Amino acid sequence: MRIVVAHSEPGSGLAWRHELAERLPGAIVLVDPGTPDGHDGRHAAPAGFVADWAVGWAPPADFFARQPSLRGFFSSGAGVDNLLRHPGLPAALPVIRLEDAGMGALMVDYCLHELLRIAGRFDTYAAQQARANWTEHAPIPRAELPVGVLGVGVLGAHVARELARAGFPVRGFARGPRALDGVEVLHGPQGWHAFLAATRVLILLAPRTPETEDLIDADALSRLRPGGWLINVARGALVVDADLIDALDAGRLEGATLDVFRQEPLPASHPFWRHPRIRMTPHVSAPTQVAVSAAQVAAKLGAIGRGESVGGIVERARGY
Ligand code: OXD
Repeated sequence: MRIVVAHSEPGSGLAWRHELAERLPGAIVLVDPGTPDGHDGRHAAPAGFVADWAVGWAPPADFFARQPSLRGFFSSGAGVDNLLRHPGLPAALPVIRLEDAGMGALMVDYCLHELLRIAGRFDTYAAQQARANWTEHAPIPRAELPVGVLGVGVLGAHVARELARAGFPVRGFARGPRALDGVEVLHGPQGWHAFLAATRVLILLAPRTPETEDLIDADALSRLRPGGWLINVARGALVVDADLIDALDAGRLEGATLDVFRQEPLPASHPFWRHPRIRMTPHVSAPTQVAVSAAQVAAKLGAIGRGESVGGIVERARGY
């Protein structure tokens, strides 16, 4: 088996190559020469290396033209929106995304951290500290912080379940009917309004698709419970930036925690950077865990080799 790794992030290509080669001793695993790690003498794919499988993130523009015999592309992330917009991606090429692979636990930590900050009023204390102001406030009981998780795929379902286990009232929203242990999942246009109306902290964990782009606009934000908060750990394009700022400025929303943005890195001139009610992190809520992820990819390749079906195959028409 021949595998080519095409990763846009320096260091990641070689890390993936190493982890895959360890787990697939019979395979030839090389790094695409058009990527930042593709100049390593020992591990770069020579011109004309034709692979059966590719693994990576944001492959170069000419990558698919150079790899005409691929049987599938394994995304080294959970989201495949960028890959699906790659102009060279062959229409019939199977795309397989990561399924949790250690990201779920990190996502839970990130969201729980933010919820506990909100409940404990830590932003108020940070503002008070700047003024040497000693004033106590009662914490917000968890029962008064109903959480709505938009998107209950592998990661969203995990986050929803764990937050419910931590004592927050949690509802999920999905495209269609979905059963989730201990978490009510709403769906459809009527479910959408009911979901928003029941939610105080809205957590975005849905993929970016034509259906979810700009979904969180002025109307959606105005339907949340008073004292609402938005946590976006999915994709920046789900939120209308100007509507979010308006909702915060008008006090219709208490605050927002943003890990993802329409443009990354976010330009220094963007108003999010300086907004007093926005807390930001640079797309770090759940970085890919290379060893766990490579083990998952290797296990799936093994299953495919035995003629078994695997999870995580992207439905191209649906967008995830
Ligand atoms: C991912 C991401 O999709 O890091 O995995 O955003």
